[in-house]
Amino acid sequence: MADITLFIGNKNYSSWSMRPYLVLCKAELPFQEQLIQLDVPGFKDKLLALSDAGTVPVLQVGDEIIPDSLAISDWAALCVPNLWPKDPKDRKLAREMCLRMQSDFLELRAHAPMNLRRRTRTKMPESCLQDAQKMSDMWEECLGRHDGPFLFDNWSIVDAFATPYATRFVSYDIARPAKADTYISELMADEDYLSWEADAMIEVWELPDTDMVYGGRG
Ligand SMILES: N[C@@H](CCC(=O)N[C@@H](CS)C(=O)NCC(=O)O)C(=O)O
Repeated sequence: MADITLFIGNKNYSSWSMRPYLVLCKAELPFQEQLIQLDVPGFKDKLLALSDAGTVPVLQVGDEIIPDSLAISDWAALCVPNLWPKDPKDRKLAREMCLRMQSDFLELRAHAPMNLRRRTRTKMPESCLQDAQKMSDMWEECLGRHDGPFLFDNWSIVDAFATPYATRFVSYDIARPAKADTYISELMADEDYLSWEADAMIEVWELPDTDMVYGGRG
């Protein structure tokens, strides 16, 4: 197979980058990662030189360039079986959930940006809490129909999409019901997640605007 490189943003902050990283790890596809520091002078030019999307993540496979976290995940699922749930109905639902997690939950994303080093207990705005509740309801409904520990029993791409959200519940101390809480703990104990998190913890770059959301370093 051609060389595979995953271009990612800062590990502490780039929720989009984390998802395909987890998918490629689970696929056991050998890949290199290349980090492009976000929000520093010239970063956008670097992203646009990689792809017209002007965003990370981007996957390079030989000469092929694949932007977008879901497209990269779909590419991995074509190479390696079982990254999506086996049952066709579950697979459809899992994909819909990924799309929702990509484009919906705007209040949660705006008010509780992924920030793995962050721990705060500042009260979050109601709109953010409502979105968080929508997210935990979606997870609980799915977990209630399966045996766990993941949304569709075994780990699948939809769990990679949920992981950055799981970290937000912990970073911003957002309340969640019991099943969702257990699920969050499961995602955050995953060895590939922990490896990403360990790198994020020692990253030296800081994005002060993001770190200051809701009361600074709480
Ligand atoms: N739909 C894209 C969105 C990617 C995205 O927004 N990435 C952020 C990184 S966290 C980015 O590159 N932001 C830089 C910018 O928009 O200038 C995906 O799923 O990969």
